[in-house]
Amino acid sequence: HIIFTDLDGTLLDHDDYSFSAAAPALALLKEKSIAWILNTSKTSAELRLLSARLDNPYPYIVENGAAVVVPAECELLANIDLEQVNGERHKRFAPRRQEIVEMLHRWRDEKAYQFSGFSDLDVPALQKITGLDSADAELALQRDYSEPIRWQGSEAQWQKFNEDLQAAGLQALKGGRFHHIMGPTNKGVAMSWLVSCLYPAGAMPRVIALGDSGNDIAMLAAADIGVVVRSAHHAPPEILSPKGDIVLTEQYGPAGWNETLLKLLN
Ligand code: 2M8
Ligand code: MG
Ligand code: MG
Repeated sequence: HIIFTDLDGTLLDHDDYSFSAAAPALALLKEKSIAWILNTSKTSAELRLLSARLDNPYPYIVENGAAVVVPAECELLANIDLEQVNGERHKRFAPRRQEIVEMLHRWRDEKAYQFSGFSDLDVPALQKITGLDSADAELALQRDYSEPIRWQGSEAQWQKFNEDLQAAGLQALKGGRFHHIMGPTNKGVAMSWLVSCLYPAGAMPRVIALGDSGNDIAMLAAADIGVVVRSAHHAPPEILSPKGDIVLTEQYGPAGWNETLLKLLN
């Protein structure tokens, strides 16, 4: 097996970002030496810290599939040519955030779209919306490939905005709290690339993916087992035409993550 997992609302509690309810399944992964890959909307700055907190030694996928990041101390994918970014190695699937933010701000001026994005927020403002502590909020603002926004305009304007995004080769992916404006990639694209790099064609492991929101759909659909983690905040996303099986957890967030992985791996 190999595991791909979302963080917020999945392995981390939506409200307090704790993962204590997942401790038994995390211990089982370690005991069985099963690789588990973090696949999240979060930034590489956030993941550097979080993968250490979670004691996860593997590469991670950041900003909704925008890049696979191999940290300096990780020896995997050594034979693959990757971009050097801030001392890490990135396989990039999306344009840089700077280009996206410039376009969004131009549209907002010209078309009177109403939204606010991370580029409009300082650390205290982001803390207020997310409940992150100030150090973590600062890392969430250090984005390379995507701009999370909250839409404040009408439904009709939202439709027009999405047409503009599409014409520009961009998209809006729904996370737990924000719409993430980003290039034409997703968590499933990055997951499939990483699996194909790690294993030869004849030796593919069974892929288990876990997630709770719209931005997880492509990853859940591309897995052999897609685990939809129940959320207390929104309805489970619908997974149309999955490659494998889809299961829905009984419990919410990290407790559901724990319950289902213990069942699948024992
Ligand atoms: C954002 O991501 C979440 C994930 O679902 C969301 O859309 O609600 C990201 O910007 C991430 O970097 C940040 O840590 C998180 C905090 O809630 O929000
Ligand atoms: Mg989530
Ligand atoms: Mg996420």
